Amino acid sequence: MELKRLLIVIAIGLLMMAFGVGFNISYFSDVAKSQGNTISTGDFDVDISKDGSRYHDDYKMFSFDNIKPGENRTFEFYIKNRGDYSVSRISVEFNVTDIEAGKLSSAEAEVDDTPDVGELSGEVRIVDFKVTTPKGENRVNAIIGKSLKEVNGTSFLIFEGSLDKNEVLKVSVTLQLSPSAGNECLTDEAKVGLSIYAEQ
Ligand SMILES: [Ca+2]
Ligand SMILES: [Ca+2]
Repeated sequence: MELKRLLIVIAIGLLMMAFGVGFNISYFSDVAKSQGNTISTGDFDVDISKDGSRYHDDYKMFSFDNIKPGENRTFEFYIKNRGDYSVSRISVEFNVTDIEAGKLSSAEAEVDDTPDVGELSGEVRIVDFKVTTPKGENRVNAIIGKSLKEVNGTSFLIFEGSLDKNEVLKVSVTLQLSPSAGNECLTDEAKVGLSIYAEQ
C-alpha cells in the first residue's frame, strides 16, 4: 500500500515536468529570429573595350602609323560600369610621352636640335572628343582644340550624371597631325596613355 502511493506520486511528478518542458519549448519558439544578417560592400568597377564586346582593365586602343600632316585619325572605345553601384562622374587623364624613335632622319636633323626629345605631341591636336551616353551625345569642349602636349597630365571630366550598372559610354576621339607640322616631327613617336577615373 505504501509502495503503490509512492509510485503514483512519482508518476504525477514526471507529468508535471513534461508539461513544464513543453511550455518552455512553445515559449521559446515564439521568439522571432533574425540571424545571418550581413553588411557588405558591392564592387565598384569600370572597364574599357575597343569594340563593346570584351572589356578589360588595361587595353591598347590604337596605333596610328605613318600619319601625314593634315590627316585625321579617329579611335573609339567603350567604358562600361561593371560594378554594383551607379557611377556619377567619369574623368580621363592623358599621359603623353614624346620619343625620337631612333636616329634623326637626315631631313629631320637639319631642323631638329633636340635629338633626345620628340616633337610630335605638340603637333597632334584633338579635333573632336565625343561621348555618347545612354541619354545622348556630348562633346568635351575643354579638350577639343588642344594638342596632346597641352592635355598631358591633366584630368578632364567627360561624364556627369548617372551611369548605372551595366550601362556603357562610347567615346570617340579624332586626332589631327597639324598641317604645318615640319620635318622636326619626321619618324617621331608619341605614346599616349589614357587613365579613366570613375567616381561613385
Ligand atoms: Ca627633337
Ligand atoms: Ca624629332
